[in-house]
Amino acid sequence: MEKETAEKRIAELRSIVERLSYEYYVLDRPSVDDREYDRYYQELLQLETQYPQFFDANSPTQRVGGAVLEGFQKVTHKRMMLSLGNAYNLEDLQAFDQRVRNEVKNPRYVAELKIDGLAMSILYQNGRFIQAVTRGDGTVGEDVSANVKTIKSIPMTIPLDGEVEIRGEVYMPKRSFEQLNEIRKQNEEDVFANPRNAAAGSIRQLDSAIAASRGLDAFWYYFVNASEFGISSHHEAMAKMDELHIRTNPKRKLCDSIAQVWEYIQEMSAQRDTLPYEIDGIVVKLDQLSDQEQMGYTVKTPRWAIAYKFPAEEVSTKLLNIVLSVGRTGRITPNAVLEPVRVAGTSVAAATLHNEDMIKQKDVRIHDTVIIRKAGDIIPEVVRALSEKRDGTQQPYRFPTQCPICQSTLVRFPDEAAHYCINQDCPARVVESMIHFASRDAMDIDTLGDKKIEFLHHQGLLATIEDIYRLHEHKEELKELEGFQEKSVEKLLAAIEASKQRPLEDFLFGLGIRQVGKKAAKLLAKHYLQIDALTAADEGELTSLKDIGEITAKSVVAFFKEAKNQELIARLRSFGLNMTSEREAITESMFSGKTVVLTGSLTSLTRNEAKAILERLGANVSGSVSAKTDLVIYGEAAGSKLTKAQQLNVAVMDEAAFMKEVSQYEN
Ligand code: 0OX
Repeated sequence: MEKETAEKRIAELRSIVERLSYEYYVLDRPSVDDREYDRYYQELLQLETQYPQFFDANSPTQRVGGAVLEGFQKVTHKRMMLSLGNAYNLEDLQAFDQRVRNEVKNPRYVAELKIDGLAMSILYQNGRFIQAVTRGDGTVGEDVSANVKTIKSIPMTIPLDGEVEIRGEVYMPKRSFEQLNEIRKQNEEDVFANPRNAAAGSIRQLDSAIAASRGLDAFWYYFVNASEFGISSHHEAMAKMDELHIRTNPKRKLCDSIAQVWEYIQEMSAQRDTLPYEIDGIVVKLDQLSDQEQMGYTVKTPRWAIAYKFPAEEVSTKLLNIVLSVGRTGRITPNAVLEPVRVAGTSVAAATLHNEDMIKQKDVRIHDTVIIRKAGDIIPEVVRALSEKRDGTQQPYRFPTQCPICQSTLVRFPDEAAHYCINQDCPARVVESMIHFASRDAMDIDTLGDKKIEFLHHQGLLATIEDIYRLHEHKEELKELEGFQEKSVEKLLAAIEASKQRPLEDFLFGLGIRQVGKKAAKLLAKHYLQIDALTAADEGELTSLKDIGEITAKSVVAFFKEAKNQELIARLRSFGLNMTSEREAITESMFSGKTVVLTGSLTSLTRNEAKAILERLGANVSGSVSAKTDLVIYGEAAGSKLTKAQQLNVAVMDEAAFMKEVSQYEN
């Protein structure tokens, strides 16, 4: 075939395959059978292989995935991706309507399904798909284009020039979810709790071939810059998206009143279980774009839209027993043991009862019939007991006075609802501490999960955290244990060895110091860089760090003062644990190589922190303004330095602009 003919044919085939995909994946109305589709696809694949000069990343053949990434690039959203305010009943919706009516005459609304997936933004430039970015924290998301591209209903080209930003929800259809979990069960892998988690896990795959195999799909519900294309309402924007072959959900309704919205909500609630995808509510949007603009935004949410959330599904079951679990800090949680029932898609056999007061307040008794639901559709909880179903055998619950594991007397501190086991050597606490230490966010010893730790503890091989690093001395013994083959023992020991290199922040978090979560651990590690500097710090010094409060500081000092903890750290050090952190690497930025002066008082950071950030971004931070200064960053009540900068014609930047600039580099 002539080169020109091939090029033409490739273009033709691409457009045929895209059209057929549209018919199949969006319209659900294919005009040809699978074999015919496959013939076009194979012909295209063959020509593209033969003429690699016509490669196009947007070709339908590029949707199978395969590229394996190291990580996801951070992307700052041009316009923030806000979340929605919630409404839980008609009253909340009427209040929303009132807020709207205070500012807009005769509002019209579009009511649509609230798809339970992951919010996503996709960008097209001059008709070509450019990128897909997750919501992230609303300001900065991650570029997951490689995975999103594998969703066949998403067009790689659209017949519209200029820049087009569309937002929607990537989700996992119920069927894909069930199939996926079935396979995972067979492979003895953990199953996903719900389609949304499964979708999130799939979108976060670094290997796009895996994402491609997960059967994801997407609905799109917001044409961000519609007004640039002469569109004046949300319903028109949705029609335009249909025209562009961008998949929208057809079950939307234009309403003239909240009463009509409420009718739609009733209809959709009734249909909910028959839909092939999960929804968790109804989104109500003001239709006219000019009205939307009039209503504007709060810090976190648009004032022109609201999400009605379906009430959590409630079911009744028998409460068989109440058992106590002991956390790492000794905190006791009472749990209801239930006769298993299905709630919101999964079987539930246990629910938290939180604490003694909660049990008293709800008067929950063993052998009661209880109503349960999942809080936030995830954590099962007991809503109430059905006292009318009692048969006289149920007695008010008396909270135990002893730890169920070590039998020491439980303590309830004044002003606290929880009981504690204060025996530091309580085996339950020790096991929980080890589980935490080895967990992913801490030392990340991935082959040492909770079950294995419990088992090895039981076998007498793990009594304390230090024992993890002594396991290699018991190699032969390990190999004899049930479920431990030679290979898995080698793997486990290698993972333990590798964990010695984890940076200080992970180690600190792993120690489980009260009040020191991931964020505080990182902050402390990045400030002190090595553990000895941190253990030497006093309360005053710690509280001078931004984001370290008095309670945290006290807790840190108390932890390192305790002889037992000092010994633990000394021993772990003798095993070769790293316990140091590195200064953050310098990131290329607009400040790189520049001489920058800070002046005035900053409101969101301390001067030292601003300096540290600037240095990380490659700046040289200086104390005084001169002709050599490239930039002055000023806070409130900036004085002579700012004046001098202006006299010298040095560039200046206020705190807000500075924060905005650095936000794209923060992680
Ligand atoms: C959904 C959904 C989420 C976008 C613009 C302001 C509110 N989960 O189905 N968000 C929105 O709208 C956002 N609509 C939806 N249908």
